[in-house]
Amino acid sequence: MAEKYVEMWKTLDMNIEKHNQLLNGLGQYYTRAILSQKNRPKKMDYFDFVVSEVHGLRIKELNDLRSAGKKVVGAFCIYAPEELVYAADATMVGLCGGADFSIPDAETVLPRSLCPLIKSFYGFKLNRTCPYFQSSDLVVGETTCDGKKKVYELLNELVPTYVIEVPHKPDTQQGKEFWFKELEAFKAEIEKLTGNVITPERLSQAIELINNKRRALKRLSDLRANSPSPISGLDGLLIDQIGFMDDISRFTVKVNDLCDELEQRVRDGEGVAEEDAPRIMISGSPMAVPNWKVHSIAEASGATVVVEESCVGTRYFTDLVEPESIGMKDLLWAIDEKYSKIPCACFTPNDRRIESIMQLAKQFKVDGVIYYTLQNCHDYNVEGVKVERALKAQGLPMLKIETDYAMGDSAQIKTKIEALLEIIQGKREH
Ligand code: BJ8
Repeated sequence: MAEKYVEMWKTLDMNIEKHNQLLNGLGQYYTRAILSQKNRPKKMDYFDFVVSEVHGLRIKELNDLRSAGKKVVGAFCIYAPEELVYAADATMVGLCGGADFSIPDAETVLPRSLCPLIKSFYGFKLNRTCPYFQSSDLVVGETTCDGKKKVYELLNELVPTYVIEVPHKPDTQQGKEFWFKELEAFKAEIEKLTGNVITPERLSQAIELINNKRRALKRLSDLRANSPSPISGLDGLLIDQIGFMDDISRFTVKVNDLCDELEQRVRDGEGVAEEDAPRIMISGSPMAVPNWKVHSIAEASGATVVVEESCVGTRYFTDLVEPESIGMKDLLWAIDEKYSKIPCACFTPNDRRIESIMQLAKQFKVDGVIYYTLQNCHDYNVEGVKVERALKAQGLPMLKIETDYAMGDSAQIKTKIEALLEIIQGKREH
């Protein structure tokens, strides 16, 4: 891919040499972690193609849009209201933040004791190796965790960054009203950026566009509740990750095509793992591309990961935006309602998340939970205490893993996961 797109990357002011190193490493990791899986659905071909062109053709598409006068908005959090971005005829993309590669550069500025996701995204902008960052006209941040909101101040020195304030008690009336005002302010900001007025008609269409994407991802997720699951957890995660980068309409069609194939697999009783493979939920901090570490280790150890309770997973697609009318106020209130239901660990109290985990455990018939926390993420780390209590009350084992993006602890994680699988096996034998 490198040769073909070098000129484009130069126009985006990318660090070509460093970017080549990144691409080489990514290509090798993808082959090892993803392509080496057995019995993958045929329709995964499309998603493999997207990854092979994720810094090439997709970036060209974004830059063709920009040449046509449209804007690209980058984001890190599913709290960034994408419906408003699309309603203004702009495009939203997820920014790089899932790789160890950029962390040494970030640590020349930021403290080391910070969540790897935050260090990773800051490093990617600093070393100019993320073409999504380089193609963004605006970055949308949010006041979820302390680390992110402080780093957005520094990020704003490198790229225009607009920070949305997220209420931390979203279930209260004050929280909902506060969030409504933030949505109105964000709407005005996007209108200013694009020069387009967001009309109720445009917003309704954008809501339907994103709802359709969420429906397709939920359809895919629900298929994984079958026994055996027709697709690996690693491929399920990969598709959720790609959803933040690909063209929305095309992505929705391709996910539905894949679901058609998976439904046939279910009818044929065809799965990707042994029928009695322990069924695992992974719950916790989000996993951005190319964070495949825990899924790879779990599935190579004989488990099948059937669901991700994560923002790169169920939290993104569980609820839809469902307006009562197509008046602007009702549309914004419907967005307010949907986003207020995302159970991010930065909220307090956050019982909705515990309820969701228990419901998913039942729906996906899970045998155990891997509770995944990125290092120095206090919100997810502390919330793990309540999650563990709730799971224990239902007799479900939970393994807590706190890790970063480096591979140094892989052997240790493997040993812990094997111990979890033995506990599950022991319970079955009893
Ligand atoms: S809605 S989970 S995507 S904030 S960056 S909180 S891992 S210390 S990402 Fe998130 Fe939005 Fe919430 Fe979801 Fe922890 Fe790291 Fe902070 Fe993080």
